[in-house]
Amino acid sequence: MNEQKAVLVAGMPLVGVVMGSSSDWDVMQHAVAILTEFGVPHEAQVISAHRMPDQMFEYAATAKARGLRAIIAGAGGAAHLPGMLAAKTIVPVLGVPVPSKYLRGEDSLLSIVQMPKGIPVATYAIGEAGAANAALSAIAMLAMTDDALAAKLLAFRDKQTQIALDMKLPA
Ligand code: RP5
Repeated sequence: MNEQKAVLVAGMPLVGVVMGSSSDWDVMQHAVAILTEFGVPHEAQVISAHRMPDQMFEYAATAKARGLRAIIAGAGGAAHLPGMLAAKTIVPVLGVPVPSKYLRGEDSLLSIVQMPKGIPVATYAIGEAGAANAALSAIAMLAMTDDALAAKLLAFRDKQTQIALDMKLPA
């Protein structure tokens, strides 16, 4: 617990956000925005499974030792990035299907969600909602051992409840 707090104070990344291309940023920025809002130390970068496989392996192989507690990985099309990262680390991988040009992200979704038994990738909704929710899941995981973060997450939920309670339909 003390060690974890020291890491938080030091600002070393607890969550890694990676994506297959800078073109995924429009979607993946929503994960980064949530992590920033909650004050969770994180890092974000492009790691392409098929264009930079050596760097991808290195990222996954060193993730745990670097202190990462979750990796949010977004990719589009034949979206093998989350699965390949998961193959090389036991740090939980949260996969975000990025909308693709021709199949609107259904290809990305199926590529990420249909992991063979034994190597899990937690898979989220296609696009912005998936990116934001992956970040919220990472925060929920960290909040299990961080009371201050848990309080922030509960306040975030309360705010959404209030917004729904305040909703009015047209007369
Ligand atoms: C995937 O190919 C990326 O995740 C991206 O969604 C898709 C297209 O990449 P770019 O051609 O835009 O670089 O690797």
